[in-house]
Order: sequence, then C-alpha cells, then structure tokens
Amino acid sequence: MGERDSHMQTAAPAAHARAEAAQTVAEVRLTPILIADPPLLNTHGVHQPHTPRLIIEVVTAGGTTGVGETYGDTRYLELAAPLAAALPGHRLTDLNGLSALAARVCAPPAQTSASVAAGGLRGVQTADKLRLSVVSGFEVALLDALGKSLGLPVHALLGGKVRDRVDYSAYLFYRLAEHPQGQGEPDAWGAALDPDGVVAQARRFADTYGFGSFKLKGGVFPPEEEVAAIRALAAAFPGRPLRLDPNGAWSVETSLKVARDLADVLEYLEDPVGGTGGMAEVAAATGVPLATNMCVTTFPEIAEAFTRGAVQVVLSDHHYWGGLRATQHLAAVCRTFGVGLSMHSNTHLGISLAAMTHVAATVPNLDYACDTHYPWQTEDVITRRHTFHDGALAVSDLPGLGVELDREALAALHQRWLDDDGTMRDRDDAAAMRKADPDWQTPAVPRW
Ligand code: GKR
Ligand code: MG
Repeated sequence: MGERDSHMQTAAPAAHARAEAAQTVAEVRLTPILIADPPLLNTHGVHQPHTPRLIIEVVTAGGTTGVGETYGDTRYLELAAPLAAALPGHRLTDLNGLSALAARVCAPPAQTSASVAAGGLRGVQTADKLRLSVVSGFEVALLDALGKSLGLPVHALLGGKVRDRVDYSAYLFYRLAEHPQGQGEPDAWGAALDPDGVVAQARRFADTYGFGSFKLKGGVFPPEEEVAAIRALAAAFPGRPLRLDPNGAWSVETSLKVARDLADVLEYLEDPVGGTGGMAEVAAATGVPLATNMCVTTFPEIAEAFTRGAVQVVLSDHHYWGGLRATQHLAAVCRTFGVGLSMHSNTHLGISLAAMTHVAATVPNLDYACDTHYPWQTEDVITRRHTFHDGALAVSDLPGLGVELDREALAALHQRWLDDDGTMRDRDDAAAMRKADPDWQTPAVPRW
C-alpha cells in the first residue's frame, strides 16, 4: 500500500468522526411562550386571548441551531424538560434513538393516567400521545439542524419532495368580535355568528390567501344553523370543497341527518360523532366520507377504525402522531387501506407550518388540502412569515426548515408567559367561555 493510500484510509474515518462530532447535540433550549389567539368558538367554549406553545432549540457541537415547535401546556413542558436534559451527546441522525430516549426519560405527567384520560378536541390524551407530541417537536429541531449542517432541506432528509406546493384550506370559525370582558386585543375580523358572517369570513380568506376549499368548525350552534351556514358557503362558492367539523358534538342520528342535508356539497364530514363505534354507524349509513382527528390519532387506534370502515379520511398531525417520519408511516398505512389523508391543525406558528409543509411535500397520497390555523395567528417567532399564494405554500428548498428564529419576538412572547398569572399557560376554552357566561361547562356529548 502506498503512503498516499494509507493516509486516505486514516483520514476518511477521522473526517467522518469530526463530522459526526459536529452533528452531535451540545445544548438544548426550551422556551415556553404565549401567543395571541382570537376569540374562536368551538363546542368546548372559546379560545383564550393567549395560548401556549413551546419552542425547542437544539445547538450542535458544530454550532448549528435547529428549531422545533409543539404544544406548550404544562403537561408538555413537564415531559420536554427531562428529554432536553438527556439529549446532549445525541447524534442528529439518531431519530429512532430519540423516541427510545423519550420513552426512558419522560415519566407520564402527574395529571394524566398512563392509559386514557378525558377526551378533548384532539381525541383521547394518553401518556404515550403526550410524549409523542413532545418527541415530534424535538425531531423537527434535529432535522432542521441536520438539514442546515448538510445544506439540505428537511424534505430531502425525508426522502424528497413529490410536489413543489402544498395546498391549504381556509379554516373558518364562528367567532366573537372580542374576547369576553374586553381581554386581549380586538382584531379587524369582527364577529361571525351566522351564515352571513361565515360567508364574509370565507370571502376574506379567499381574497387574502386564495384558499379554494373551506372548513367550518362546528358544534357551536344547533346543527340546523350550521347546515344553513354550509349551504350559504355552497351558494357563495359553487363547486368548492366544503367540510364541517363539530368535534364529535352530535349523536349518530343528528350526524346522519346533517349528512343527508349536505350530501351534495360536503367534501367530507369531520368527527360528527365521538368514538369509533359511532363513526362506524354513521359511515355505514351515509355516502358522505367521514374524516377524523379525534378517533384515529395514534397507531393503535387504526386497526379497529379501518377494519370497521369508520373513517374514510385521517387528518394527520405530526405533533401528536410523533413527528414527520411517523406522519409518513401513517400515510403508508392509509395508502395500504385505501383511506384518504389530510392534515389537521391546531393553533401553531411558522416553525410548525414549515414542518407540516415539508412532510406534506413528501407524501404522495396527500389527497386533500391541509388545515391550518396560521392566518389566525398574528404573532410569530420566525423572521419571515409564510405567505399563501392561491391557497398554497411553496415548498422551501433552503437548508433545514428554511425558517429563521426571530429572537426578539421569542423573548417578548416568553416574557408574556413569565408574566402570566397561570390562567393561560394551559389551554382552557371552557374557562374562557365562563368570562361571558359564568355558568358555562364543557357540554356533555352528544350535545345535539
Ligand atoms: O382550535 O378550536 C380549535 C379546534 O377545535 C382545534 O382545537 C381542533 O383540535 O382544529 C382541531 C380540529 O380539527 O378538531
Ligand atoms: Mg377536527
């Protein structure tokens, strides 16, 4: 062996070791924040003026910072802290190891039983699901850092994009003009409490962002009023895909009546009734496709729902499914069973929207425009907000997620979290509603 060959043999592993060391996590920063949220109504109540999010930063030994975002309520922070403490020394590429590490270090939060706690707007909250929601924020931060250190966009790390644009849908809400008792800042949207208000809101969404499909958050008013609102949308936007989502507030009978009334205009009906059994009953008796982000929210829930034909569309959400790769796995299962795929959204900022867009770009069977709350969020922690054109976002080819943290904005929103007296650090739509109606309780289901 010549001198040059032997040098190459020792240099290559050395270069690899150096690259690997540079791609190792050196520090993790967790920043809980409170962001402004408008008075949007749902079947539980109304959004509070501020809502929590958690921003995760991982800094590598090579000095690269990756960012992630997830839910910021106390029970998520309690899980994120031990994972952040255990992460230094972890390789960015070891995403499988991240899940294993989280399973080891994240004890179930005190207020959630290891099995199943009360249902919410996003289905049951198991300890596993809470942990996965935290893991997903870290996975996104690791992928962002890895992409930045390699000069590759996150979609390339996920196998490559199959589309250059991702379509989003207008997320319409019944809403108040202002938060009860004058809390928070009023905005320019005004109230939307009837079909005219809903159509005016939809028009503004269509004119400003170009959205071509519309979802109305229902379960707020008696079903016949919500049917009238969907009818008004159908008349104002003929032929456009329409969806209605009462978050499981209806009985099987009511769900079937709404399905009959709106069969000619609905793209799908989302979680009309709570639980796989009820969804299966409704699905068996209507041709309107049923979508869910409530009864199929984890892998163990898939088998029963799919074999019973309870859902025709799953709304994936990388936060609670456990990350971007888990979303791809879910997509593969849906493809296998001929079940459609769309994307759910909860109040989120630009980091999560970037993550959603990257993974959505890699999924061949993304059959529907994705939900997003983003237009309702006027604050952000990234320097350049995302802009929708013709209802879609262009898929970024910049390294990582393609977003840059706005440190000043992050610090200000964190200060708001520090200053909060504890009332908004945990989302509580029923408590917010009690400011307007002191007797309000989260309604029992079925509500209608
Ligand atoms: O933000 O009020 C809301 C929504 O109801 C949200 O919490 C749901 O999780 O958007 C979600 C949904 O589609 O059910
Ligand atoms: Mg939903």
